[in-house]
Amino acid sequence: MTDLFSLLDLADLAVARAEGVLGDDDRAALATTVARLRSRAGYAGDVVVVAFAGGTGSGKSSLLNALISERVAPVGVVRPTTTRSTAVVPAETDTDFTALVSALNVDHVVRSDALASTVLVDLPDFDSVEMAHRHIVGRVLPAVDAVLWVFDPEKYADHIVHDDFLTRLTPYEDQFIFILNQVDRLGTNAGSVRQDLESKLSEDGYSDPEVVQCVASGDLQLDDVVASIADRFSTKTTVLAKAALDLRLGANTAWKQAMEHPEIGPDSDPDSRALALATFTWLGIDAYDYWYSIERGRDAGHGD
Ligand SMILES: Nc1nc2c(ncn2[C@@H]2O[C@H](COP(=O)(O)OP(=O)(O)O)[C@@H](O)[C@H]2O)c(=O)[nH]1
Ligand SMILES: [Mg+2]
Repeated sequence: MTDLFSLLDLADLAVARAEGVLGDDDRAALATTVARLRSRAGYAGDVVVVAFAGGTGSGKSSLLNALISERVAPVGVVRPTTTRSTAVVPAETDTDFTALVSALNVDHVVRSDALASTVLVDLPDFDSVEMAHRHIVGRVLPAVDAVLWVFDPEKYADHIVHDDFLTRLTPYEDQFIFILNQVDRLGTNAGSVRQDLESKLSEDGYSDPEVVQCVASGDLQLDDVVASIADRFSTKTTVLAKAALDLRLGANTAWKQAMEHPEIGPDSDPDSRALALATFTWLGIDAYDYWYSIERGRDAGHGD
């Protein structure tokens, strides 16, 4: 089994060998992914970064506040706040969160002891303008390790969250927890709405989606959410699995891009092209192998 730093060295080699084989933008995208992961690897064992995602009014900010028993994120804002986000970081830590905060465009950082080893990020709402979508998909989601997708009883089938985000993110399913919030408003119908949301997520392409029910305001019901976070998002496993997945998908994408554009580069020669393709393949296989060994450890209960 390899480790993340060997994989990152191999990924650097793939970026170097991509010169003249991938287009400039495609090569820069791969290089950006590798640089981001190298920076993330520097504090891989310290914290897991978990974002709250979902439509306006689903209860993301309420849930964040309830989880840390403090009102740090604004609740009940009528209009979407586009790119404003709040992050809660552990109070007792020497970890430098500067790179993370700048990657996420976080403008409000709060320190709290409520959740050890976890950074919580309250994202902008997902049903806002297209620019914000691109920002979330392109910059924010890649920079976090795991996501709590928060749904409410009215808008849980809303096409934006499902079509623009979830259907495109199925490879990351182990990094996600799905939450049906505001079940206090559903009474005895909570179970059937939860099942309906699970069916919707299956249609999106998730293999065995489990939805956790929750009440994030008033008479709180958070135990299942807290247990799910503890159970599913153990620090190192989640961080390393996400990094391995990013590298595997990055390698696959580079390989496809090279195959689709065989003409790139005025002096591209067949040998360097073959070498680049072999390196993308090698990276993809090693990253898969590494990811698989992490997931096997996770299934066997050897999280951290
Ligand atoms: N009844 C009920 N209302 C909730 C619950 N969670 C949040 N709310 C309310 O829903 C509204 C939107 O919540 P907010 O946290 O601002 O949602 P956000 O836009 O996703 O951040 C607020 O008025 C909250 O008080 C819940 O579990 N039950
Ligand atoms: Mg909010």
